[in-house]
Amino acid sequence: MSAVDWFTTARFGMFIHFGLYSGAARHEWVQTNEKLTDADYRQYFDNFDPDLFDAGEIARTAKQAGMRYVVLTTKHHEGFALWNTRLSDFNAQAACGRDLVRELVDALRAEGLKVGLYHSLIDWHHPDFTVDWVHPRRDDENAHALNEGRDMARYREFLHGQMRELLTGYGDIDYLFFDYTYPETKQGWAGKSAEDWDAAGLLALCRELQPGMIVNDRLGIPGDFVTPEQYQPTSPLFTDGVPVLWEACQTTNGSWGYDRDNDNHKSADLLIRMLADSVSMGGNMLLNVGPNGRGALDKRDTALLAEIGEWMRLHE
Ligand code: JFZ
Repeated sequence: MSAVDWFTTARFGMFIHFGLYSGAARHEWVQTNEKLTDADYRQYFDNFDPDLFDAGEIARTAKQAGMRYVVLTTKHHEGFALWNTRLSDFNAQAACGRDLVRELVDALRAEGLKVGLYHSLIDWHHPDFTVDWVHPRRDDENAHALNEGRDMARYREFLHGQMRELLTGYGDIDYLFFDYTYPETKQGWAGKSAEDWDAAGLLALCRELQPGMIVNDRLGIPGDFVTPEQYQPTSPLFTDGVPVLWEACQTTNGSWGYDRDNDNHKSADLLIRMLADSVSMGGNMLLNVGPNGRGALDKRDTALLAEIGEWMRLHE
């Protein structure tokens, strides 16, 4: 048995994007899209109350849809941690007294589902994370000056420290999705590269703490599987002539975070074709749901999952 065996036959998983942006209800990039300041954004922390976040129900919903694994955003680009991190106050325990990573991980294990974590390399909240071309402060008059005193070495330490917490405090983790390295320079702004995360060191930390875990390829260095995003490969994927494991991640409506007024949902029929298509070419499909600000699954998503689940039962 190798670490990837379960993944080769898993076929279908659930991606969950949940964070403070779910309360804003207009896309997980809202902070940078609207150039919100920390003060503007604070209201979503102060009002964070996921009273309808029911990990058991989420796990059962995934299972009934025929999914074999679930991947939760432990921290998205906004920097808010869904677990009880000791390295910052910007976390769910401080906001609402709950460790949502613990709740979900326990619920997944109870349903026999594989446990996946998503973790953002980008962090718009951390004071040492430099302002770059996708940062909410990029168009401030003094944007370049803001970087004086910001020190990515200190951010790296924080990032590695948070990963150490997640990879030691929650039992065996099966899957990790790092997100993401963007090397291009636009408007004279620097991007970020693998060195900014110490990608090699971070991957080594993963191997040391969770030898059975598979890791994706968005650290800026190769991992165990590749992750084409929101497009479907049209043939099996190879690297140097060798077939690679891949996973297509897809949204139900184009947004990863809860986007209240977005009704641009794909049909269940289309999603089933995309799933069958992926599997026929050696890939898995990771289908996203964005719970709303109270943590409830969106009815538009659960209706699609129920239909897909029916088809899965017919074709098991
Ligand atoms: C990233 C995030 O920025 C986004 O909010 C979401 O979490 C998604 C799953 O991942 O978006 C990306 C990352 C990588 C690419 C495109 C969008 N890419 O490699 O083309």
